[in-house]
Amino acid sequence: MKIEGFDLTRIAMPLVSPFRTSFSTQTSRDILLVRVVTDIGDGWGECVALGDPRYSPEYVDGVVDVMRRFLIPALAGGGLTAPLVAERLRPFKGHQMAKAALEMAVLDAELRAEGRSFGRELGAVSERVPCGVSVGIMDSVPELLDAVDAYVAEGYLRIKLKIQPGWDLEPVRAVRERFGDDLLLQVDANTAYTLHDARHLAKLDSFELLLIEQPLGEHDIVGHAELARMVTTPICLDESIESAADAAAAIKLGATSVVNIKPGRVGGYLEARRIHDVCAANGVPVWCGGMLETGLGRAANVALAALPGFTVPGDTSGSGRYYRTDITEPFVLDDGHLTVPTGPGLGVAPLPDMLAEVTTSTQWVSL
Ligand code: NPG
Repeated sequence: MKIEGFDLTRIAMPLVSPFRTSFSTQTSRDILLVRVVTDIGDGWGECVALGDPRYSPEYVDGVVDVMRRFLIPALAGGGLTAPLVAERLRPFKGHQMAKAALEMAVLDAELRAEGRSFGRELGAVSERVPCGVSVGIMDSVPELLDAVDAYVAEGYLRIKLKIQPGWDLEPVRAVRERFGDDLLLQVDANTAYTLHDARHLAKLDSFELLLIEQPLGEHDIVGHAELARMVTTPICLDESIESAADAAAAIKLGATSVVNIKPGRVGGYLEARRIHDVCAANGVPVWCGGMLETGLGRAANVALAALPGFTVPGDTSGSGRYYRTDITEPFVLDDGHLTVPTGPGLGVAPLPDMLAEVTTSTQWVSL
């Protein structure tokens, strides 16, 4: 294919309720969408970067800049295919989220033109995927219990609690006591602890958690390996894993025994599939993370989560968990599951009226 250009659209999506993590509180999501226009048709990509560089070094204004200056110009010329996108962008270090959004758009255009779905292309083996939900830090334990209660009533099959120093043992204990030992429960620290907290974190062991996600800093692979020897709760890496090579190294070092795969964090869905393959070859379960995506990113995530190695429910929640109105047809939970789209490409597209309502700016970058 040959690319004519990219439409970069910024949207502002208010959240149904504030989402607090150990690194920030989100009340609205500032999202960059990219639409690629090619000689074989259009495709959509969604960039998961946040408005500020608190989760990772990327942030939306920076993504727009690097795309315009370096990444988009590198995609000029004929004969482009989705797998070639990563190759052409490799000379530019980092910027996985920017690269992932461009590759997603090109892959969508390619698959739409060929009449194939993301699920089929990635290797999905199920028609629907079991869903978990990520529950933010709250002001009080009763407030948290009410929130978890509502999610369990909605049918979510696994609960993930955001934790940080001062909000860990007590909320976990309260949720276990209220909902019992059968509830699939895990926690996510988003790098909020250090190895000095190992003895404290070991106190989580008695709660039979599925895993503790990214307790230590993103570069502290050795620390995670050490921690894994000091606690019985399985360690799961998120921020630390930016490629299949990172996953292979972390597994070899004993730093992770479960992996959260977020396509945006690792440079795209094709690298995400490679991580799935590396983990499967090592007997390491994976699950699909989330970055408060709109229906576009959600569609692709649900397709990815249908691969055989995704053996634990992920953060693929229904659209309504975050947004009162999505920009696509909403993903609605059915008996704790979401259905993998089967239409060409992502199988969904923005509804023009909805998109117009939340758009804050657009710019055309031609090639
Ligand atoms: O369900 O989309 C979702 C959100 C899941 O907790 C979630 N995401 O650290 O994994 C995370 C967290 C996150 C959200 C990180 C937004 C960065 C941005």
